[in-house]
Amino acid sequence: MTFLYKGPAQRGAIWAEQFARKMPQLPFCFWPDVGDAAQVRFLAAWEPPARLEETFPNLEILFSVGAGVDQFDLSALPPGLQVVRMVEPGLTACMCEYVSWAVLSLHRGIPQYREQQQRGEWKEHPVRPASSRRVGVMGMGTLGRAALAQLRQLGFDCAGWSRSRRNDPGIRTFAGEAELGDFLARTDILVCLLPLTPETRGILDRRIFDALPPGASLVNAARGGHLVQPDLLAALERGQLSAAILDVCEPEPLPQGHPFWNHPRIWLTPHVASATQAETAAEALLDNLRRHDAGLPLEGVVDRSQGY
Ligand code: NDP
Ligand code: OXD
Repeated sequence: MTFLYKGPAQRGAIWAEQFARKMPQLPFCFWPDVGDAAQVRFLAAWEPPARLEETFPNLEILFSVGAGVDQFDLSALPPGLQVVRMVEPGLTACMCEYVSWAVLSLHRGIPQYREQQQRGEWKEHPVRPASSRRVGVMGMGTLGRAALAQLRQLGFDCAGWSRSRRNDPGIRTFAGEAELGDFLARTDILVCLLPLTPETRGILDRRIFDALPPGASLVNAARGGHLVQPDLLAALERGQLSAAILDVCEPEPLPQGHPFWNHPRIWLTPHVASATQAETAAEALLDNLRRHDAGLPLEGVVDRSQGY
């Protein structure tokens, strides 16, 4: 039985060392040195090798090395293969930092102050407490809920929206299409932390922007495919949105000359809101393998029919 890793060598070296120390009975292989392919039961990858079923007939679990699984063609994977996304505290903590930074920047009007600075303009706007700012997070999964908990600590008036109803202390929760309008109507800063699925592709569009209070702002730390780019530009132009902070785009990177690059009210970061942290992720993988051994449910199992 072996564990096969396909990904950056630096992270692989840390994982190999931790596996050798903590689970020495499970050999750790680096793609493409797979040894006996029939022994491969576990694969960790961002992009799995082609023809998985033929190549690894005894593969049981595909671990995504990231939180998202939209990079996999779930319909093309062997039917019985369990797919598990990355749930690990290092990745969650970094996402909370990014969302807090972005929301605080928008709350304090920093994009506007940057623009003023470029014009040589010294002009104050009213300073408001966080408690008077309504933040809404789309997606109340591992990352959305952790981000909401931190935003609440910062004093924001927080709400979350998800497919099924969630109950988190101190957070107003909204569920499904039926409650989306009410959620948006009370949201000054909208944060997207949804998975990218056929249902959520293009969700950040004119309809959503128009349902927000005028002058609202956007943080997209999920996937570029959630955003309808021309609708964002039009909403900024009309003043319906005042600013956007985007960590993700489609394609990545954006082509030179794309209007987002130099837009004064769009801040871009190159898909760095968070990243799997090798040490804590190794612990999470080992925990899941122990659970698997013990016949317990794994953390982060993907419902392949829902796409996340
Ligand atoms: P989870 O699977 O834990 O959570 C997903 C949440 O989205 C759930 O609350 C789910 O609802 C909700 N959801 C899914 N589909 C819908 C829908 N159609 N309508 C309403 N709500 C929906 O994901 P994570 O929190 O772990 O990660 C979220 C995403 O963040 C990842 O998929 C990835 O794309 C992105 N990401 C981005 C990173 C970056 O650096 N920019 C880094 C890591 C992740 P319910 O609770 O009802 O199931
Ligand atoms: C992820 C990412 O999904 O880094 O983990 O985007």
